[in-house]
Amino acid sequence: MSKPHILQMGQLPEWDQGPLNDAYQVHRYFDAPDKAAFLAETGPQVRAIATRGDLGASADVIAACPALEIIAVYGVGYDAVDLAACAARDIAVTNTPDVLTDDCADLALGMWLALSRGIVPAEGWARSGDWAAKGGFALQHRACGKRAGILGLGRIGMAVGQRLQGFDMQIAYSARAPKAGCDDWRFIADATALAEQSDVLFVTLAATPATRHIVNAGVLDALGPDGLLVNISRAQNVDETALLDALEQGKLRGAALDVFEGEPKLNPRFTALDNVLLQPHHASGTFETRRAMGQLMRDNLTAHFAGHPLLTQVQ
Ligand code: 8YV
Repeated sequence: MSKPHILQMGQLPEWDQGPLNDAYQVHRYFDAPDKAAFLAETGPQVRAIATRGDLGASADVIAACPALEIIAVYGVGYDAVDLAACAARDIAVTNTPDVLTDDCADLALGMWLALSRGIVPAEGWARSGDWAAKGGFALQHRACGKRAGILGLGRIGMAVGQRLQGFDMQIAYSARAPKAGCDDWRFIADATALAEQSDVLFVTLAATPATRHIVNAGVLDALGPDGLLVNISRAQNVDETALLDALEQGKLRGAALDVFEGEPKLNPRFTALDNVLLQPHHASGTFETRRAMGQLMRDNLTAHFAGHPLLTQVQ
């Protein structure tokens, strides 16, 4: 029996590429020099798309695949998949939740601590010889025991909060509605009001059209000149121009960011700042988590083509 044809949107680790190649006729979109011509040639045969959270699948790509049945996302965020185009043709969409929650929450905490205590510049101070030549590193700011706001209390936001409890933080959160099981945490529906009550604001909510720029100039102003922002969600959730303005003008003490508009290229205004911690969208980037993400993505594809229920379907 011939292998189902799938369109692969981006590079995947070898431990996933091998099994995909064994099970499917894989068409590597990301390798095609002329992507329009490639889609015109291969699209009619494609029954599934394997993509990544950062790449998704546009309406144009979906339209070029008239036989498309499923889009399997390697990642928890599926905001880059055109969900309306999928719904119109009853194309299933799956993602890889849960398996990456802990590593994403761990990185968020690490980014916060590194930003608050100046761990990255302090490493340079020790390594460069400045410590010996110029004396002790500049005093930083205590991280623990302060007020933490969590914008979005999904799986990752909840895991961030559970970790923050170990740092004696006063925790507040914003979500569509109060969440069961976190009665010790204060529910504040409005992002600006949450920022006003926070020394550090963690942005952990899923990106949707409704959340675009939810962290705007008003939220940043409410967080204030002693405030810190940590974003491990999606760049679109933050008004990047307003953030850069606040950082440059001293209206925000610092920001730790794992996601950027136009990534992997960064706005050069970021690299000119010393009050930012820049990370290359690697919150899920551990061997353990990426192996689990790949397995779950492939398990969804396997289930689909076997006619079995999908494991983690989002629509
Ligand atoms: C990406 C992510 O999938 O889970 C997500 O939504 O943003 C990441 O894990 C990453 O681009 C994997 O390559």
